[in-house]
Amino acid sequence: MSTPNDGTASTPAFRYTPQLANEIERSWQKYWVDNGTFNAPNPVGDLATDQPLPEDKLFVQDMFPYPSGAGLHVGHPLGYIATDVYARYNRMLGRNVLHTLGYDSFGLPAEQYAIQTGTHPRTTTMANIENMRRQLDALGLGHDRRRSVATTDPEFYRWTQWIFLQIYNSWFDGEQQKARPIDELIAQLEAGTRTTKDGSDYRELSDIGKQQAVDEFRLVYRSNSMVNWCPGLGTVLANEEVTSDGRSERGNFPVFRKNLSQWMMRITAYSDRLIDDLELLDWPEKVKSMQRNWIGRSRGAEVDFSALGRTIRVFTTRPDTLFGASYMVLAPEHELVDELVAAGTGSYEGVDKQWTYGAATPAEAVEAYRASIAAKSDIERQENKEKTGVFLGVHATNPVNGAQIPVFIADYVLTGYGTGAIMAVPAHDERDYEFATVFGLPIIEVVSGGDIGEAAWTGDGTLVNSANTQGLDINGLNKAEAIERTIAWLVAEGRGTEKIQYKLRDWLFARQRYWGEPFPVVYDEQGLAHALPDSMLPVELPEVADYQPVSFDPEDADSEPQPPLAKAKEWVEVELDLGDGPKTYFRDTNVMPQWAGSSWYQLRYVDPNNSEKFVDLENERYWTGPRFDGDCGGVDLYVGGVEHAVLHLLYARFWHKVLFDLGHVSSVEPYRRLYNQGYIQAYAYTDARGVYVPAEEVEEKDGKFFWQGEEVNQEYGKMGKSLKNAVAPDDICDNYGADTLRVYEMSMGPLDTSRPWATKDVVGAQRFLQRLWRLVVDEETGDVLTGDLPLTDEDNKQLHRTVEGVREDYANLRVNTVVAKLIEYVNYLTKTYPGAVPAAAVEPLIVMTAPVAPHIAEELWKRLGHTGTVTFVDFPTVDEKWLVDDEIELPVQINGKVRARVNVPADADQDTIIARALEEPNVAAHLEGKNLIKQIVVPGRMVNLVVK
Ligand code: ANZ
Repeated sequence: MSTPNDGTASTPAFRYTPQLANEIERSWQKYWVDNGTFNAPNPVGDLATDQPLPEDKLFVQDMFPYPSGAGLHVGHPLGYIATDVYARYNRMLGRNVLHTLGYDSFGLPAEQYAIQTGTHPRTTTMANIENMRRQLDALGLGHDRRRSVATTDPEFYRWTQWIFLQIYNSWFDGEQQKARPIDELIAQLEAGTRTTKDGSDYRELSDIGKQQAVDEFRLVYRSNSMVNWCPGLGTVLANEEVTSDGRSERGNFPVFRKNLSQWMMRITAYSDRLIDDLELLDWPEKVKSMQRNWIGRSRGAEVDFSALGRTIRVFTTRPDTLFGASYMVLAPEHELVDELVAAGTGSYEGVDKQWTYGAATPAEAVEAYRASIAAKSDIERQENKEKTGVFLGVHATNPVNGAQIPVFIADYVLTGYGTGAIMAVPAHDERDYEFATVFGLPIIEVVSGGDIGEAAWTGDGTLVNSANTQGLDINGLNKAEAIERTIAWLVAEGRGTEKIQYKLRDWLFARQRYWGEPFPVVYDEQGLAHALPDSMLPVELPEVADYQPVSFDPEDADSEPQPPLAKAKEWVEVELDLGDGPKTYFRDTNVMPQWAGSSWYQLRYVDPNNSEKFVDLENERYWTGPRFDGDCGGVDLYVGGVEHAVLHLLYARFWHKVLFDLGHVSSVEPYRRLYNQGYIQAYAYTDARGVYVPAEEVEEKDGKFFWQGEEVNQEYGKMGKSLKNAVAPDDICDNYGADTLRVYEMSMGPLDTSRPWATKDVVGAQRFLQRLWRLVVDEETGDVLTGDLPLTDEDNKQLHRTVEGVREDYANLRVNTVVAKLIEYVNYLTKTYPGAVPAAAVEPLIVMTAPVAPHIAEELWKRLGHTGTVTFVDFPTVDEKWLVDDEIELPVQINGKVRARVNVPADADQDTIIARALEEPNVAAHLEGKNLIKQIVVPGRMVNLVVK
């Protein structure tokens, strides 16, 4: 790559060339490290100092990276540079600023690599971290290095395990709406003031029974849950890893839906608080609404239908439509299905063929239907497609009117949501409408206002056909009134209750992998789980012979997962004394999901070396505690991609709330303010086979693109190694300098929008910095050019206007417009002062530039005769007096048409303004030979003349 200014012989000796930029950058980066410039002091502990702590502080954080082997491309640091700029700006306002960066270093890629090559994931991970650190350091990010963490460090994950135990040893008190220590629950159970979940008396249970009863309350529990089990790979897969025909994306093996006992976290207990506390957060509205939808709180009713002496309970958000229910559907996995089929006639005699799934009896149809959907994920089951289902040969009674309606199973009804059974109202629900159309079921209108000839009417309207002889008449009511009235009737009759339902599911918290946090839990010989005491933490990952989970015959659906840790036999079986003498225990062979470390890492930044606590409360309160009454506290600014809107940010909020309830933190929320940055995108090119070709080798001719003579196809989107369009920050730093890269990335556009990378435009940023350099340094001699000259009024106006705008822009993360304003001011000074420039005009400029281009700013600051770093120099302030415009421009209208514009002093009186207007040649021309009959001055707006 060549640059227009690469320091050849003709280049002046003291020009700001890439070589000089690199020298300056390396020397200041060393200075910062040697002087601990960005080390932020804590109130207490090893990072405390004897200096008084600034009251005013700021905690800025980036979503930390996974240390990938591919290293960084120029898109990655966009957010990191932005937060660095913001942090640096705030230091200049006198704030104590905490900014660091850690690594989210557990995860699958290092493990996959280990499986292929036998290299320990730790080796790969450490090497990748090393490489990323080097790349990031070259950008001049002002991080407190002492606070950097890696989630894979046993000293870090010891506390992840500790937090797991805090959650494990808690239960959620529904009345107080908060987590409480499990011991307080046990005390209540023992006193008889509370019964077990199934209503029995705890005191009468056996020891094992007692433990099981307590386990059912814990915020971490074991539960049978449906998973995608892939025997061929020996692992459970996420829905996203399963193809639409029910096979593993990797390896193309069959995947089976299987019930497995797994660790779960009871995040659903916090559903209301997670929704309600969104109000406290300064987050993008889009992210808040994504969280609301994800939690999916809906108000409705549970209604009891009956069939063959059994109660089928449904959940509905539309109890007002009960009279329109023309059939019922159970999830194929519903526990009543087999019972109902067995109790029914067992025959399909006289039943419409469409309803029988081609089977001879309901029992056979159910079996065949279940087999056909076994491999489908919930998402696929809810997809829009032709509805399928099977009639159970059974009818149910509608509780409002006694109607006998057929009962089906169908995959569009999910197990695990609501009650797993629905009443179907085809006239007013889309999915039911489609199903009823396929199966020829009645469509009964009960809400008027729509045309149900083509589709369901889901809007509001007046209720019709909705009255019974037992005192329920909702005809003529609107939806809300009808819901209210129906629920009251159901409750009075004992046929239903009001119900708030959530979409949020508990968090499946176990993975059958190697490279994750081991669980701090062991099992005794009876298989009962025991939490380890804090003194046994961390439970470190053992060495294993290979990292592959035990795999099975790909078709063997009955096999059970055996994670790689199961191979570490000596680690698994241990003798421990858990308070009742040494016994043999077995360790859990699962590991935690990758979300674990990121659910609390910000708290470790606050107190990274504390060996007594995960974070000292005093340090936590200083950095993230509430600042005023009703403030939720948390990190002041969290910057990252919108792709983490739900999972990561929901898990982090959940853990934080548990820690808050237990008194370990003073803040209610982890992240007070969230900002989603856009992405740097790039062009990518594919050849005729659709294979990516190196983007930097592609040439453009007449709007077409060619690679090695062959025409290629241009696409626009992500930047990445696999797309062969990644640009490494290292190259840009080498060829232009880190400050140039920073200025370029910051000036590409507003931070929250995506922007295309264009290496050819980088030079624009470089030229700006060269002009800045030339204001201070004589390129030929290296002498400092500034002088002790007074500022003119115009200089003051330009300066203060710039300061005002730049302050506001920095404060609002609008660094692109900061750069625009700095460029304008540099251009003004360059034009105004061909020779020596007043130091008083340049010094504030250097300070204002420092957050975006810190190395050159440090260097120029030094050359202007200052010692030490510019990091903590006060940011220039605005003198209002220079902001008022002392001249204003007014349009002059004659009979309603603008004929001229005049500049007058802002405080000029009417006569002066009229006199100035009449002097204008074009005005005089239009007045010639006419009578001026009216002259009006609208202050600050215009001059109006009327002539005849
Ligand atoms: C009757 C009805 C009539 C319904 C109507 C809707 C409209 P949200 O808002 O998402 O909570 N439903 C209930 N449980 C279900 C399950 N396990 N699988 C699939 N669908 C289920 O949706 C609640 C509605 O989704 C419920 O209200 C039920 O259909 C359906 F005009 O009941 B409704």
